[in-house]
Amino acid sequence: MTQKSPISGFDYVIPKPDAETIRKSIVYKMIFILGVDPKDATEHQWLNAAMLAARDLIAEDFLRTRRAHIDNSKRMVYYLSMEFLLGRAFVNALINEGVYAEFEKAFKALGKEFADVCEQEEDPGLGNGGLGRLAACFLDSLATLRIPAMGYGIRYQYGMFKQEIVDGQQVEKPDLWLDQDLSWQFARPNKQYSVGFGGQVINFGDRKEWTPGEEVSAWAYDEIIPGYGGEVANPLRLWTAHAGNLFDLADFNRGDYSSAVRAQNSDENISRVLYPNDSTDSGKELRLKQEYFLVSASVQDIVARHKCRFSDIRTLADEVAIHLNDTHPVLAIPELMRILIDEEGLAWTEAWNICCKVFSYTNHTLMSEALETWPVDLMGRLLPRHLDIIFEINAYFLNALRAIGSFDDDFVSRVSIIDETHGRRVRMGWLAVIGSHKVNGVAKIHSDLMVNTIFADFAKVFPERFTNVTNGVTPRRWINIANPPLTAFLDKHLGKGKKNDWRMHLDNLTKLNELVDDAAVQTEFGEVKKAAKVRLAKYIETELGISVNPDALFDIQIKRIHEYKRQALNVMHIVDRYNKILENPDADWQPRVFIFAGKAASAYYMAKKIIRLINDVAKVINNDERIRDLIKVVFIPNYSVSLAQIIIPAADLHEQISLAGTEASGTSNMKFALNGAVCMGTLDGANVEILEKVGAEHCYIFGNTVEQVEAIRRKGYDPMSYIEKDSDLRRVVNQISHGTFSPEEPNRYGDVLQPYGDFYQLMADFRSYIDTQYKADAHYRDAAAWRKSALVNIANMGFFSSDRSIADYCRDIWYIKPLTAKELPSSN
Ligand code: 26V
Repeated sequence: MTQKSPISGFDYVIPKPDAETIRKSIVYKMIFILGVDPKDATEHQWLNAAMLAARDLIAEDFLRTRRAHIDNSKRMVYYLSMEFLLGRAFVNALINEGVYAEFEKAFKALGKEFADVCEQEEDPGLGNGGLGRLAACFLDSLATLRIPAMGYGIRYQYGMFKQEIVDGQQVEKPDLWLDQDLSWQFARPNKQYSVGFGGQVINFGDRKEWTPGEEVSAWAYDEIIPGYGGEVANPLRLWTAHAGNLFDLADFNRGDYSSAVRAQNSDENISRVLYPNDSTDSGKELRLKQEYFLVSASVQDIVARHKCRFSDIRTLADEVAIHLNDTHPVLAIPELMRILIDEEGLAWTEAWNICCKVFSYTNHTLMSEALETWPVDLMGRLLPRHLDIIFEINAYFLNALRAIGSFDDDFVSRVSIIDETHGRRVRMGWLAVIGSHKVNGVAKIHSDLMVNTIFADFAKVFPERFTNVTNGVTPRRWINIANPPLTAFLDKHLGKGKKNDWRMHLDNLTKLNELVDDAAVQTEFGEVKKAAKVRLAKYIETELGISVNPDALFDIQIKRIHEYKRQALNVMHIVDRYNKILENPDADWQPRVFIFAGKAASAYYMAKKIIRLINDVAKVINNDERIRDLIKVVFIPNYSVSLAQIIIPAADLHEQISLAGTEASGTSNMKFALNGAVCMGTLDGANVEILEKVGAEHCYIFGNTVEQVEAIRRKGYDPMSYIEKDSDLRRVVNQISHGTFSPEEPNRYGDVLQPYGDFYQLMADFRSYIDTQYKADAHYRDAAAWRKSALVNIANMGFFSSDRSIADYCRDIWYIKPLTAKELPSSN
């Protein structure tokens, strides 16, 4: 462990990171900060004390990083996102700071089980799924690569709901994560901004002034994001809503305490709860308020920071990049325009030129129901000045197009920010494209589809604006934390020196390609995989009372439950296999454990039904003695980042079976491959690039391509034609639809497979899926060949590090340079 020198020239006690000092520091925190007698302390209090001790070590990096940004006038990127699915912070911080072993020793000396203490940490679930987890991987990479960066989000009081399964069905319970852990964040009571809603816009000649009818106060909390290597730590600034006037004094003086409190509660509702990504939630007023709340507080803060450092607002675009994670924070564009024009007195053109240079936008989905639009009426009522500005942006844009002369009226109305065809609505995606200098998709195929479908018109107007940055995942969390045996294996075979540490240079995994045929290495990897499978089997046994055989093939699908992700197709394969085993019990069947996890949005009827179907099928098959454990089906409740860390390392096969053209990228596919699992997937999202890297022998691809899916749709898709010609398929559809798995209610799943609609073409891909599954079985039976494939997957995943994604963003979109060693002088 290296000792660091002091920051900012002040003299203070520098925390030493050796086990003995850490032990004393933990006890000190317990007594003097938490006020708890260590003799009586609960495991949770030990965690809090340890987190405070760890924070001491990182706080210096955090301040030193900020000082280096200021002293070196670094251009900064601000990442705005409604979601950050961080996962647990404690172990991550210890690993990134390089003090994990010392903390472990310190706890040993305290006579405490370190793992139990770590398990106490709540998972902050401030995100829904892929988009939020990507934001978290990006923060880790930004800090690791020493990029001058800061995240902005909302500190929801209730994050993603906790999922319980009762009688096979999902039940949502509130997630009270904030009630327990506060020790990881710095409250910033001096960072408060007022966020307005409603009211009027008054014209003063050329100038306009917005007087909001209601003001809510945004308070900042900084979560520290430590980079790997213990040098840089960046802030994630999370806002909470507080009543503008803590009490309405008029009500209070009238003795009406309860209406004063009620007003306070309604203001504070803004940061109360994370919205589940369900299309039924779109158009909700509170969601729009949340989006503006995030954007307004963040843009005010960005402008204030800029003015404090550079004094001239006109240089904003030289010093600042603001990234919009999907359309959710797109109101940042009119908000910055409002501040520049109404508050800073800039002319329209000057303000617009700054905006277009500052903003960039990532699209994360092509699904039409997920593309945000807001009713003009609602926007006008809540944000009258912003609506004015949006109209004006639109007018300038459409006039410029008309002036070019080559776009007809139909084209112009298609690219108008205001959709006049579904009631009047503001198209947030259009605003994002018009106000950003770069727009990217998240995998090659997705970026291509983006410019050929939803943004095809814009690609004609701004061809240079569209680009691709394929997603990535952080190897620190997804190998080092999630899979200690694989970590040891990689360190042994690849070395751990600073230059070739795979944690920082994931491309170095490619050296494993030289070892994939080595029988001893294969056997060793077999043990690594077995350890992860035993760990998961234990979890399943303890939590669900189901015993699974760690020598069976673990076939895993974990992700949000959605029709397009086709968990139902996976179930159809299970049912077909069940039928075939019963028909031919003496064949040489490969035992399989089918594992599912994932949440359904609470109002998504069909997704909830699919969860119930999985559990009903599990009940029948797991209890059918004739199956002799050749199939086990397990639905693990309450999927979360921490659960993913246990499940992913244990996979042999991972299911990435979305209908081609629907999954923008997927990121669990990368995490699985990185942990030595083989993909069973369609040519969709990042599967396409995974296939490119690992080769067709080591990746099972099935089903129709995007082009085929489109051709089928054009012709008029007829699911019945597939059902008629395939008796296995017919049998599966009949069984599910007519009650084989729900005898007490035969009709329960009458509507799940929709043999007359089948929008996601399950019937069309069924045969190819089943046949490919049996190829995977045969491959798995040859243990050496399978282990080789697993190793080839690991060896070729270097590209999918989020460090590479962030380097792409910095080079092509943000134009940001990292802090150099010279600029960060006092770390040694
Ligand atoms: C939509 C909505 C609409 C209603 C309110 C809440 C809400 C929250 C999120 C969303 C859109 C979710 C989009 C998303 O998560 N996309 C995923 O992004 C991943 C990272 O790029 C990518 O790997 C997945 O394929 C993609 O589905």
